[in-house]
Amino acid sequence: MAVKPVIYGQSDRPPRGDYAQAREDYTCDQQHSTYTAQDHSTYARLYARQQALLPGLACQGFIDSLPLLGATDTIPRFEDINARLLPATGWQLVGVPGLIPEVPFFTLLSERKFPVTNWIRTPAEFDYIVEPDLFHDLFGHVPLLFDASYADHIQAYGKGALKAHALEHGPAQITGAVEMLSRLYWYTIEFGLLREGGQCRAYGAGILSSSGELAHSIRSPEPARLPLQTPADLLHCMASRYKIDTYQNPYFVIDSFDALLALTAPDFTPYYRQLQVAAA
Ligand code: HBI
Ligand code: FE
Repeated sequence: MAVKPVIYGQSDRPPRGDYAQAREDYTCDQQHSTYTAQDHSTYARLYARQQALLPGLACQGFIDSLPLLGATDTIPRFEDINARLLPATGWQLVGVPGLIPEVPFFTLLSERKFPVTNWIRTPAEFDYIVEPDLFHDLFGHVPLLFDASYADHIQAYGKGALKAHALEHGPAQITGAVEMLSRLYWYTIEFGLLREGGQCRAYGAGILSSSGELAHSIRSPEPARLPLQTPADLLHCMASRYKIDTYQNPYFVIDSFDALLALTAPDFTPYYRQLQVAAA
């Protein structure tokens, strides 16, 4: 059964993926045999360039787990990664045709299934692509799914987001709850920094999969690097709009994945109400 494609933000062109092959839950097969020699070469070149940039910029957990992706000169098979990931943290990768709607996305996360786009960018997009592709999803997100605490955090986010969606669309009608949580996702899972041995290191997938933003996020004097430690910091983070097509400013810095998990464990309903009032 075919599902409808999804477009976030404004775009002149239709979404790339083949949504006709997706199941009701928006997952689809990786279809590894359909990758061309050029696709494999694009992956290998992106991997090599990005790996070389990691020392001193990426957090240690990411560097340690990256080899668990397996093949570096061809696109790995999701099933081969799953054979290692499932026993490690109970997560598994599932293929998706690209961006999927929020509820199916959050549902997969809440089930410890991480959606990975099954197509890779063209050589013309080697340096920059707005929407997530296989390289972003796999290289950026998957290594840290081998970290138990990070893995738990992503599932908790999925569950919390389903709850936010219900609060927004149910009788409580708390407007903007999903948007507030999306901002938290953006400033942590996508563009988060982690303090390690007194130094800032990247753990956000959008940074780790970007050749330019990796050094920028750590070394540039330009962006603010704000703490994300207290409930007040959390509120500030969820009140901060973000841009999807430039380097981030500010970045938010956590002390550990355990600290992030603890900070985000309480019921968010009072936070949503407070921010809703502030925005009104
Ligand atoms: N779908 N495939 C995919 N990948 C994402 O990162 C993603 C998505 N759908 C929704 C979504 N992200 C956003 O709502 C985030 O703010 C959570
Ligand atoms: Fe991402």
